[in-house]
Parts: sequence; C-alpha cells; structure tokens
Amino acid sequence: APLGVFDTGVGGLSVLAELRRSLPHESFLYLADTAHVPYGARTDEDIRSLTARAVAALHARGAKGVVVACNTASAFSLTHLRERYPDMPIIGLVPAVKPAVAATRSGVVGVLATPGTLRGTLLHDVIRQWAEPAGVRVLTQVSAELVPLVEAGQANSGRARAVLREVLTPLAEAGADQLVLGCTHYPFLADSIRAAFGDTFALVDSGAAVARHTRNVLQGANLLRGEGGPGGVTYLVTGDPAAACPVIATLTGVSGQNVT
Ligand code: DGN
Repeated sequence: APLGVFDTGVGGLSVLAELRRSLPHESFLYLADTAHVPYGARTDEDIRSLTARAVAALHARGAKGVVVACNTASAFSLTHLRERYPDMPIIGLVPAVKPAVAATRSGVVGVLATPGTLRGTLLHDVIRQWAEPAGVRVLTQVSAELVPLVEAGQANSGRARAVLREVLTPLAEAGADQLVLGCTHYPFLADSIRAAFGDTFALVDSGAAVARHTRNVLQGANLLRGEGGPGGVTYLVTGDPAAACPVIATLTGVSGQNVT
C-alpha cells in the first residue's frame, strides 16, 4: 500500500523528496489541495475540515499512513486525525526550532511561517520546550505572499526576493543566525534567500527529520516496505491539473508527471 503525503499545494514536495530518499522502496500518493491553497489565512475550523477531507481521500485510496507535510494543517489537525484513524499512522510537521536552537551561536533564532502556524499551539510548544530552557530568543515573521508565489512557480522571481528582503531584514538586524523555514513551501525559496542575504542565516527545515521519523513509525507499525521499490509517486490535485503539472515538474525535477 502507498504512503499518503498531504500538503495544501506544492510545498510538501520538499518533504516528499526527503521521504523518497529515506524510504526508497515505498510508493507514494501525494495530494495537493490546490483548489484551496493557501490555508495560511483561513480560520482554524476551515483548516481542520479541509485537512480532514484530504486525509479521508488518501485513506479511501488505500494509504497505509499519512504524512501531513504542512505546518499549517498540522497545527490544527493532528489530535483530531489520530482519533479518527487509530489504525493509520499520522505524522505531522512542526517548525524545526529544536535543531536551530542547538546550532545558534548568536542566541537568536528566526522563524518564518504562515499566519496559521503562528496562531496554532505546536510552534509555541516547541519554543517552550527547546528555546526557553536554552535561553535562546525566537523571533517570528509571517508572510501571506510567499506560498502563492511558490505555487505560481515564482520562487526565484524578483518579487519573491523583494518579499523575502522585507520580512527577513528585521531578523537579520536582530542578530538571528538561524532561519527556521516553518512552512514546507519555503525550502524552495532557499536560492532566493541566499541571493538576498548571503550566508547571514543557516537555513533549517524539518524535511530530513520528518523522513527519519516516518521511517521509524512505519517500522514500529510493521508497515515498512523493505524491498521491491522504487515504488514511484502518484500526484493528485484538487484544482486544475493543467496548472499544477508544470510547477510540480519543475519542483521535482522530473518532466511529464502524471497529475490527476
Ligand atoms: N505548506 C504549508 C505549511 O507548511 O504551512 C503552508 C501552505 C499554506 O497553504 N499556507
């Protein structure tokens, strides 16, 4: 059976790349809710019900587990999803505050995330758990414009660099030396961030850690496919496939993806 991966759009492809590296024999079902992206500015209840609908679709297609490859969706949905699917492992994402706290030399860590992730409790839990005891200051910044730019295939545009300069300059000025990419769309902005800020920040995301964790969870549940792959990826989108296909192809580096 395939492993389901959900994001509001193409951001979760940054997580999928890590999952494919650490789970080379699995097959994947990637679902992008492109009809409703971005979730960032939606209400808690809206985010919860759209995420529930997406996970139900993956479950109905036989997913043996689901990675909610979206910080915004995870922030409002994990408890609820685990109650609803007690037999299907649900793995969520939270901004990578822990490794950033371990790596900072300046004692200041920046987090860039969506409004939903900042409002949810998961981010504040990890700040309380890891940053506060270490005496590390965490500064958050939010942008509603970056996710739509990545969705539009504009991650390397002048507009993306201008938005990044505006939202990240306060973090640079406050002395942050680590930048937590608290949204799975943001790893695709890494080149633009480096173009605008050089090596001011080390960029930290959750992809590799989530992939390792997923492998452990599948192994623990006896669901790991040890051999027989590579199983490939089926891409599902809720919006117009013709619009999503070229962006998915660019971000995964493979052309001619089958998108339904
Ligand atoms: N990729 C999502 C995340 O990690 O938060 C954000 C997507 C959105 O819809 N704003």
